[in-house]
Amino acid sequence: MATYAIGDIHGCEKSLIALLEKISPSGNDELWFCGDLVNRGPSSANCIRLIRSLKIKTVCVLGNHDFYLLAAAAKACSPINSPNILSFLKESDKNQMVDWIRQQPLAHVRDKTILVHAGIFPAWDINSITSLSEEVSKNLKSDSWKQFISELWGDYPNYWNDNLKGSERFRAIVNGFTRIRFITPDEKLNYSEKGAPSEAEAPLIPWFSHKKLADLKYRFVFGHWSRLGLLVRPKLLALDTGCVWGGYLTAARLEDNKIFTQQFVD
Ligand SMILES: [Mn+2]
Repeated sequence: MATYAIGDIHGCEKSLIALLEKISPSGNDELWFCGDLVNRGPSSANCIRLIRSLKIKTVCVLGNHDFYLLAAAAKACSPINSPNILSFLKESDKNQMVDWIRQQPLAHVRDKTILVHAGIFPAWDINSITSLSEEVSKNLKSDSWKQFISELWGDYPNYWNDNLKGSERFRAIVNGFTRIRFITPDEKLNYSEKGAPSEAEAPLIPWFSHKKLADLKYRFVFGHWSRLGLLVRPKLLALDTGCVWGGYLTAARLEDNKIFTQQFVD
């Protein structure tokens, strides 16, 4: 059995099909998706349909654009500047797709590997990663998910504190899992800097370079950061290689770090 982790797809359905042909997964293999399945690229709906139709086990964690789609579907925000989301919302099977998306977790842990979309606040340990993902998921899966997601929108709090409550707590959880790149040494998330780590000005550091994460017992697999690009380290695997920006889509076989790539296909 092999597990293939795949970076941000952003509606690039044809690129995903071509990548899957290269991987050629078989019966017991698993496909792990880093989230941001939707928005920006050619067809969000076709991506969701394709992944749902796969005959092998798939794991998807939610990304910030997946949350954006859910918020648009709940009429909690206007996707007026996102033609891809607008066309998704006109699809006749959009409700089934939305229901499937909101069943997906924010973090997936298997053995010593953690799959998230963007990263974590360094204050989180393995127990909090699992339980905080579950806190949000439970609400997303509930019948009152539309109300829940309407309260999730916002950049703040951009830090973690165990005492946060209610919508502030949920916003911090979602911001940590789905939007983090650079943080300050006191673990505050910075939203404006999206470049490569070498371009960032002090005191900003990548979340995974924080001293609390210096001795990682777990391996993080994540996407979200196209300017970081492919990063393969013993405890870090970053897979967003900017397919939708004219880059390529990347998969990594977790057992041996074999890399598969596919150029954007229009
Ligand atoms: Mn993202």
